[in-house]
Amino acid sequence: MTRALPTLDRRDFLKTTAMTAAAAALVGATPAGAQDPRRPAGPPDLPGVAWNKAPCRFCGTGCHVLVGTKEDRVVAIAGDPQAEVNKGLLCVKGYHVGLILYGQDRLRQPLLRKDGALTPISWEEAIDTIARRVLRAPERFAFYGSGQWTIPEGYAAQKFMKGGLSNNHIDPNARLCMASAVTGFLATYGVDEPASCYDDLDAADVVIMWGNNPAEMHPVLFSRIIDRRSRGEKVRIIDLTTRRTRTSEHSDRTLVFTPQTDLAIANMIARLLVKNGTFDRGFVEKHVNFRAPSDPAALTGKAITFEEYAAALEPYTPEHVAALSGVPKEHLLELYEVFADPKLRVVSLWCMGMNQHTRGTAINCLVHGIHLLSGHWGKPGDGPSSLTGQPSACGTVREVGTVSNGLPGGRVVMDPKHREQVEQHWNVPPGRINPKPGHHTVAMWKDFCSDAGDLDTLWVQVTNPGQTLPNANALFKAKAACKDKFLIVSDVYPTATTALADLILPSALWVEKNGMFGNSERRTQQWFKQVPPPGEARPDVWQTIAVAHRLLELGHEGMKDADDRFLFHTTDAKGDEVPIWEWARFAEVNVDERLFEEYRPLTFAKHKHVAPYQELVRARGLRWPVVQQGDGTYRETRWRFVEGSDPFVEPGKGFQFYHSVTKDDRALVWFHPYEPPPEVPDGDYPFWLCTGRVIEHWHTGTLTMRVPQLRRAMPGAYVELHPDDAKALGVATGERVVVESRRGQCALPAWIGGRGAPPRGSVFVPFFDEQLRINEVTLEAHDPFSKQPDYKKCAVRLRKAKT
Ligand SMILES: Nc1nc2c(c(=O)[nH]1)N[C@H]1C(S)=C(S)[C@@H](COP(=O)(O)OP(=O)(O)OC[C@H]3O[C@@H](n4cnc5c(=O)[nH]c(N)nc54)[C@H](O)[C@@H]3O)O[C@H]1N2
Ligand SMILES: Nc1nc2c(c(=O)[nH]1)N[C@H]1C(S)=C(S)[C@@H](COP(=O)(O)OP(=O)(O)OC[C@H]3O[C@@H](n4cnc5c(=O)[nH]c(N)nc54)[C@H](O)[C@@H]3O)O[C@H]1N2
Ligand code: SF4
Ligand SMILES: [Mo]
Repeated sequence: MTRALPTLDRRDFLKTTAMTAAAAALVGATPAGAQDPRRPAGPPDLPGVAWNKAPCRFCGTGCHVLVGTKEDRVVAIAGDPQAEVNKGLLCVKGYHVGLILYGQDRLRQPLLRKDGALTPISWEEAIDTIARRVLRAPERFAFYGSGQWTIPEGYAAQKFMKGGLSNNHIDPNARLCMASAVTGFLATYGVDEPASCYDDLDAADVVIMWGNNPAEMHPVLFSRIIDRRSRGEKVRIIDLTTRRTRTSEHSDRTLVFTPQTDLAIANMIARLLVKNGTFDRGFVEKHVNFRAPSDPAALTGKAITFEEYAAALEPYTPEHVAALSGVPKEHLLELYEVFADPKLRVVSLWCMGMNQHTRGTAINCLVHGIHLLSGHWGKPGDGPSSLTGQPSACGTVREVGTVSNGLPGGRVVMDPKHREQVEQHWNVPPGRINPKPGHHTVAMWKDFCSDAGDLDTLWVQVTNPGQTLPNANALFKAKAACKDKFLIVSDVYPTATTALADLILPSALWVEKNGMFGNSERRTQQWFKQVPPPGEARPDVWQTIAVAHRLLELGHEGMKDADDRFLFHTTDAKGDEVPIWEWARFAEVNVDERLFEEYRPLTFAKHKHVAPYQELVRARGLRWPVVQQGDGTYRETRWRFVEGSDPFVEPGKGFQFYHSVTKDDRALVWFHPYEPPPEVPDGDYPFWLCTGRVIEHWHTGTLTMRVPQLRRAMPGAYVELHPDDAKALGVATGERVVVESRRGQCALPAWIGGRGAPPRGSVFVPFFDEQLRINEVTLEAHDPFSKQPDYKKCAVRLRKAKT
């Protein structure tokens, strides 16, 4: 079957989306009066429509939308002019976000697999089934969560597992996404999360993309840069990439490099800064120590001198790096000169190109390093800025610590002090938190999908691993052949994951529940429920609390605190317990607010002070640390570790890395060598395969493929080929090509001269299409520190499909 490919006449999608009316009316209503879509005055005046704020459901940019509701339905969406992130603008997904609620096949009731067939059951039976399964062997149970969990959802799952079951087998899809950014921050600054913020994009002279495609993946942020040009400002964009993308179209210079050689390029820049004496000597002397990998390997590495650092960089000459990376030497030198010029303000942006990398921690460290070395750090428009993909990878996963070794507020299970602090805060007996890290994502699924593995029950919330795990035949589909494995899936639609589920729980989505997200620039956001969920769908947070309470009823001692009260004990204004585990009583208190206020003090240890819930109700998000002023008001922080902006920097210090690994307020500049990737094209598998995304679809397309406008704009996956490779294979656009690796294969229509342009010898496939699953081809090899797999490169062979 050949599917229609999207039309190519909209060269500048961003411009198109910006020109879309400020409100996308979902039921045929139109906004009242003409508006300048770039500067909307407020929500349109639609009869009978109530408007309320919410962050967009999709990407980590964290735009705010105004949600228009009427008769319990979302009927209109407008960009929120009060939101600092997007100032009223949205991208094409944001304008259509309301429609994700209304796919015809929403899950409406719990379904249990009985004799192979999914059979409707009551919530009572569903909750009881999970609790009994867990009770059988609590240590064989695992929770697989998400950077799309709301903060209270992640916090409840975290407390249930680590504070209730003494079980650390909880890990999120963010392991596939942000893990290398986290280890990069920890290794460099001793504490996770960006010091920078989006204001940098308004002030930078040069913006460098280190292998990300924000024109499609963070479109509103990218438009913030492009908009400056339309106002007559000069902003240079340099695009480092392994294939030309929509971002390249707006760039002054595109450097197409051989996959993985980004490390060599970064080392070349550092080498020239040192050799030419163009590094920032003052900054380095005051604020930096040098570091290199240790043996045995550890995230803290070993101390080296400046001279040792300089010597390690020596092999990375422009000639050598030009040959290795395939980038012309003069373009590499141009990039170096940007860092060598102290007058320029330089922002580096990155996302999955650097994180989904078997050397992900290393390349993250190197990019922080060249900013620190050159002194392009901590001034408005001047610094490294890691972009987050999911709407709450920061807020939920990184801050609440829902990873197999994490505890809330940047703590880890291995540290006895951290365990003690959290045990006291949760009022659970000493020793309740297990000191041994649980399984990270790849290990968790390997274990679950094999009869020999020690996990037998796995609960998935707000993620679709059946389509997004690498090497999916081994890490997901293998479950089908296992004997006693029980997969529980909370989702809103049928998916590749529910296809193998033993129990499916219908969930409330986005504004069908209260929620909180935390975006890429440390901004915590809050929203209220605005419409009821369909059928019997219920919020994930309720599901977790209900299972915890059922376990308590069945006698699991861990579900009690030290005073014999339920782990999620909640009281009303009179001090009487509210049985929030009973669905009919759940809404009597604001469970989100209770959980968030319980969690908030845990964020103080690493100076991540999130704002009080009620402050967040009033704001369009606030960037932490948010600290109370003398007059009682709360102030957010734009630049961390910078005097005048960060309230925790001591006066006179200028910059202070107060969680420094070396405990001397200094950041670490790392040397890491270039090393080739684990799988490279060879005689049998001669092509590179890169995978990624498109602007119209959100990940596995479960939400966006149900929005007719988005589905029509991009109806199916494809394989992007270089014209010469296509010619050699004898394929034309639309004809099917089998993309095959050592792990699996996928037949896709070819797209030649399409949206992106891969160089010869490489192909690109997006992963949104449920029918055409490229993750049966991708590789699970991962970074040794972050355990994040590399979806951006593996070796494949191609052949024309026999129709
Ligand atoms: N429309 C849309 N937007 C999204 C999402 C979505 O599904 N749809 N998802 C969100 C999420 S969770 C994420 S994580 C982000 C992802 O956002 P991005 O990282 O911007 O996008 P991807 O398509 O995953 O990655 C493509 C990039 O990987 C780079 N790359 C490939 N190999 C290498 C390499 O060896 N080194 C380096 N340095 N770069 C390399 C390529 O140059 C290319 O630019 O997008 C977020 N935004
Ligand atoms: N080949 C390839 N694979 C990749 C990547 C890549 O670049 N290439 N990128 C990786 C990255 S960076 C990421 S972030 C992951 C994303 O991978 P996933 O998280 O697996 O992808 P999503 O489609 O976002 O899955 C979210 C699921 O949650 C459901 N859902 C939405 N809202 C709710 C809710 O409120 N409650 C519940 N219970 N369910 C809900 C949706 O229907 C959907 O099925 O993919 C990874 N996989
Ligand atoms: S840029 Fe991201 S957060 Fe903003 S409207 Fe688009 S998808 Fe939503
Ligand atoms: Mo991601």
